Amino acid sequence: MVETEVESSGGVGEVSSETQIPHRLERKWTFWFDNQSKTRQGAAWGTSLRKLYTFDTVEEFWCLYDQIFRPSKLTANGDFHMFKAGIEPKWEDPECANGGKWTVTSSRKQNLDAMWLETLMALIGEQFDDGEEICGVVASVRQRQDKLALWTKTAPNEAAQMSIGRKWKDVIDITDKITYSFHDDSRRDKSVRGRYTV
Ligand code: MGP
Repeated sequence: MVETEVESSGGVGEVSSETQIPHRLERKWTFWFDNQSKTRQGAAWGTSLRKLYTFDTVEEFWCLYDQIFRPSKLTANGDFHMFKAGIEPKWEDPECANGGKWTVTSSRKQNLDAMWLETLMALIGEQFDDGEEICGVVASVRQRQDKLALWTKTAPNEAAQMSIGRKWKDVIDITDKITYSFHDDSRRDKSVRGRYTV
């Protein structure tokens, strides 16, 4: 796994004709990686979290997704994140501090890959009405059950979270209930249940 951060220069090769002009996204996004099983015993959470690539074109996205960022390539306890550039995938980040997350579990790797890809495309394609509320998405491979979590900024804004939750279920094509938990609750007590359900 590459562990150095690469800032995109915005171009994909030399642009010589109109057909080769990269398709610029609405904003920059960053891929992150974590593997908590590699964290030293007793080390603080986040020690193994790495910022990997920042991109802002469709072409870079497909290249990164194809070659690296598929959850089925992760070993147990690995996480991939795609967050808006400038936001760290941590409760401590000022944009996340007052936020929370919708979570979907998956028992099959193929299923996780498909839901992850649909979510990434919806995010970079700005498909959410409350897109400004979104921080990013995390895919986690765990021994028990894989999961996907969509992080948002303002947990108490129930209307915005419900709209995002409904839209996300459409995007990943699931009908099961999903729940939204506040980071504040998770910080205090890992066993606290979600506050909203959709
Ligand atoms: P988690 O996000 O609840 O689930 O984090 P995870 O990592 O899937 O858990 P697992 O048991 O299935 O592996 C679990 C724990 O990691 C939390 O209880 C915290 O101790 C720590 N942790 C997770 N996050 C996202 C953060 C964070 O953003 N900041 C800090 N300080 N600790 C975190």
